[in-house]
Amino acid sequence: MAKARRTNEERTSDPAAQQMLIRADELGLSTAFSRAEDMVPCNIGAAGMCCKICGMGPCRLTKDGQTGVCGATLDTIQARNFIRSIAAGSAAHSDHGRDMAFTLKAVANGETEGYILRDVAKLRTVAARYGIKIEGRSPSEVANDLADLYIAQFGQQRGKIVVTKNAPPKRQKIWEDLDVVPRGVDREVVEALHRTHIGDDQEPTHILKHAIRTALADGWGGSMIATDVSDILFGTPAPILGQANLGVLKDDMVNVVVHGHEPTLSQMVVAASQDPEIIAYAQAAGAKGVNLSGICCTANEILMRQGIPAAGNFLHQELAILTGSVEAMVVDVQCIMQALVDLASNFHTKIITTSPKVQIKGATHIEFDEHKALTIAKQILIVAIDNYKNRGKTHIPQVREDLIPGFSHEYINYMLGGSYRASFRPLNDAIMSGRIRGVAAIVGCNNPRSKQDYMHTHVTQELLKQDVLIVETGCGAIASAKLGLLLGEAGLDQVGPGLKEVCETIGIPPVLHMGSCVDNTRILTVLTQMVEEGGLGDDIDQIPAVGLAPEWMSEKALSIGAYCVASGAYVIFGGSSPISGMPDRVSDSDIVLKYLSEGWEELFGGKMEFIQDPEEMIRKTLEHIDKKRAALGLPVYDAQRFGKSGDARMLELEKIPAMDRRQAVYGTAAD
Ligand code: BF8
Repeated sequence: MAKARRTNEERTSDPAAQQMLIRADELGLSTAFSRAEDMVPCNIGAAGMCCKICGMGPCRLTKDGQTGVCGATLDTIQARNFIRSIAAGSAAHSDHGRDMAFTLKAVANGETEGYILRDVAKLRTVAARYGIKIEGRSPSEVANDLADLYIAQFGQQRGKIVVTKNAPPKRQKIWEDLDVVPRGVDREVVEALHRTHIGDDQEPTHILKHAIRTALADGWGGSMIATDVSDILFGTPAPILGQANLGVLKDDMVNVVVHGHEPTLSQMVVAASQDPEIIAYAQAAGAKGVNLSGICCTANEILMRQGIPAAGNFLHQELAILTGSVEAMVVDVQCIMQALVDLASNFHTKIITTSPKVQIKGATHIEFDEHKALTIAKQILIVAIDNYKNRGKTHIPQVREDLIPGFSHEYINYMLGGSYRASFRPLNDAIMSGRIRGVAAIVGCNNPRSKQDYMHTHVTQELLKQDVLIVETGCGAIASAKLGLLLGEAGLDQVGPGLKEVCETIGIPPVLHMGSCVDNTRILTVLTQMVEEGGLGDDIDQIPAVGLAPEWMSEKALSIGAYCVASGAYVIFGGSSPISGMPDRVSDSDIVLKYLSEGWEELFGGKMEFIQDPEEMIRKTLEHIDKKRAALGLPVYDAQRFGKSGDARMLELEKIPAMDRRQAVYGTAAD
């Protein structure tokens, strides 16, 4: 019997998305939501039990004790499939970092158009950290040297990726002792592919050791480089007002949606959209101007720096086109569905590919080149404006929400103490006292196999009630934004009493938007700075913190998870596990699955688990946080202990006549 199709309310918790799915049904068009139902996942492949790395297969291991033609066991095949995913994820993030480093080099040498070194203070701080001389030198000279150093990290053959020195000393020692320090980004990715070629590394735990090294080359390598260079070129984020959801599209303007990951092009499109000539050109075409918005991590990059609205997260890319209001969707790399071109053919929308690495059959290709960045960005906008006249009837859901993104680790440090007393001390103290029970980083994708945004926002809301401070990146951050959780006053009535006091005192939302997926490295930096501040142990694995990717789907997410484990974090993935055996076969013989949890925890103090039930995710998160609190000798979390100060208490006290207040506060009468 055919499986019943989900209702739109079961497919997504976002009302704007629900409206657009009704529209898709009216038009008879497919989306990832409907295709996920039509395409039943292969449970052999899903569990990593299919080996297709040579021409003797593919071998599908479905029976106990079965091996591939070459004799490969299930554990070896699962470990090989897993490391190949991590290598792809690490490559994607790191290649983004490489391009950023090349752009930095070109900007330093005056070879680009439109870019400047926007955050010279960060340039100097970062360069000094790596021993680059900064005194008496121009920003361009320093940037040139930093770019050379960064570029060298990709092709380096021996030694250590220099970025790893940002980790706590004890963590670096663990990596050295276990021989997993990445030598060069490219080398680790290449070696992952070599080791998994037919007839190479066949000891699962040995393969998984290199998976850690490959992932570290991402988190403490390519991704960290990407984040730092983005800040230097485009500015270190600080809180700014933005908006999210499809309601940011405008009926009376030329809508251009930038989608993908690298900020180099999108930042120039932002600049070009504000150019008076472009605005005049749009007005001559009958529009009020150009309305720019973002999807996926490109959205996060321009949202947290310029407040450019986010049209949505991963599963919104098709929905934006279904509004009929998008003149051009401009894409670069990663997370771009091939289905966009076919879907767009039902509307006037042009899909414009821009990366030399990414073309899609049927799309318009306008190749980006940083040496003529502004010119190309304007050229793209002119194509979009010229397309405005072809627009038909629009269906833009009037659903949007305000948000405050932009909590870089630099800003968090500043907000906790101001310019003169910037410090992580107040955050550490709040955790040590129990006002904040712990920290959860909720990150990662949407996955159409689960209800869009629900896992993210449900886990987020429940942990907030338990006084857990939340930091978010990627599509998870946009999910919370759409629900209004990224506002200063956001849901403070649903936040635990201690966390509420902290949020009110500092004036922050209970959920901090820290950027795109490469910016998960900002979370590593925050954790490192919390260690340095003292009181929460001398390494990341001692901090009461958990990482969660409730709706993961990309290989990048697996790489992020692995480098967080190697850094000492407990990481919980929702949805399906890429390395579990058949559900009825999970047992002690599931060596790989057990190794990622128990084996890695023994080595790194962090572990990776795949948990489908959100309530179980919440339970395990709190259990881990409380276990870490106990290990540090911190007071047992007590929900009743705090919450007697803050804005609500002030309002209560205001109602009490002044002469009676002392009695109310201190229990003693006024003199
Ligand atoms: O890098 S969260 S769906 S957009 S992979 Fe992709 Fe996942 Fe979104 Fe950003 Ni990250």
